[in-house]
Amino acid sequence: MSMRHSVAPDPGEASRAAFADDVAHALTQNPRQLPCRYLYDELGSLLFEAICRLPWYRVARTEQSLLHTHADAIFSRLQCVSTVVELGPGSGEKLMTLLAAGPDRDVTVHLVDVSPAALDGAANALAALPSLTVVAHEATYEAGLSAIARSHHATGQALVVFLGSNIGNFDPTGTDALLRSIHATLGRGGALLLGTDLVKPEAELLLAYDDPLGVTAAFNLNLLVRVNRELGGDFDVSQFAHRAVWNAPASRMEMHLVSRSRQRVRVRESRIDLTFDAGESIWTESSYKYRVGDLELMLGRTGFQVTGQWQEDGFALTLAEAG
Ligand code: AVJ
Repeated sequence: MSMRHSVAPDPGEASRAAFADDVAHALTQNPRQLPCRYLYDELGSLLFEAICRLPWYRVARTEQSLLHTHADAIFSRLQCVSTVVELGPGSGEKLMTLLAAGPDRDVTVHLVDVSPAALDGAANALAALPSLTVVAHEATYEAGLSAIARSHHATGQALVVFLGSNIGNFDPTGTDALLRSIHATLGRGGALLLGTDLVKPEAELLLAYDDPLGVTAAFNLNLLVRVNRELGGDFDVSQFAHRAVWNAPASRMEMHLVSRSRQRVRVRESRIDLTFDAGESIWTESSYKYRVGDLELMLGRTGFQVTGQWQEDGFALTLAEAG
C-alpha cells in the first residue's frame, strides 16, 4: 500500500480556531448545542469503539455481518470500480471487510474524516490489503468530497461508501445537501453504498444511547473534557449529566448534556462566558432513524436509483446508482 496525506497549510492552528468559533456559535444558540463531529478526539474515538462492542449498540456489528455476507453480491454489480471514497471510516474495519471481496484491480481509496485518530487507524488497517493507494483527507465530508471531485481523473467507476449510519447525524436538509454533493462527486454511473439504522422500539433505542455501563455517557461528557483541554474551558464535568431521548416526530435519537445546577462556564479560546440554569441542556448529537420507504424517497429526490438492499436486525445496507 502506498500512502499520501493531503493536508491543509497549517492544520493544527486552523482547525483549533475553527473549533473555537464553532463552539462559540453553537453554545450561544437556543437551545445550546455542540457539534457532534467534535466527539471524536483520540479518547472519543476509543470510546466510540467501545460503544460498538456493547450488547445494546448493535449498529456496527449488524452492519459488519451484512457486509461480510453480501460483499460479493455488492461487488458483482461494481465490476469497473477504480476509486472508493469512504466518509467517516472510523477504525477502517468496515471498508476492510468490503474490499476483501473487492475488484481484482488497483484501487485508489480516499478516506474523509475530521478525526486524525480515525484516519490513522483506518489507513493502518487498510495497509494489510495489496494494490491499494490510500489518500487521507482530514476534512469535513463536504470539503473532502469537493477536494476529491477536483483531483479525480480516474477512468473507472467511483464508489462512495457511507456506513455505520453516520448519515444519521444530518438533519433532513443537511442529508439532501450531502447526498447531492456525493452525486456531484460521483458523476453519472457512480455508486453509493449507504448504511442506515432503522426505526425500532423506543426501549431498544434508549438502551443503545444510554447504556447501563455508562460508556455512552462517558463518550458524550468527553466533549466537555475536550473543550476544557483544547480551548481553555472550565466546564465542571461532574456538574453535567448525560441524557438520551427518542424524538418520535423527528424520528431521531438525541444526546444532551444537562446542567445539574445553576453554574457559570467560561471558554477562553471561544471568548464566551455563559450561565447555565439547573436543568438547561446542551444538545450534542442527533441520530436519525429511518423507515425503508424514507430511504428510497431520500435517494430518489437527490438523483439516485436503488439497485440493491440488504437488511438484518433493524439495519439496512442500500446500494444506489447515480443517475
Ligand atoms: C457514529 C454517528 C453513527 O449516531 O449512532 C453512538 C454515534 N452516538 N452512540 C450514532 C453514537 C451515541 C453513532 N454514529
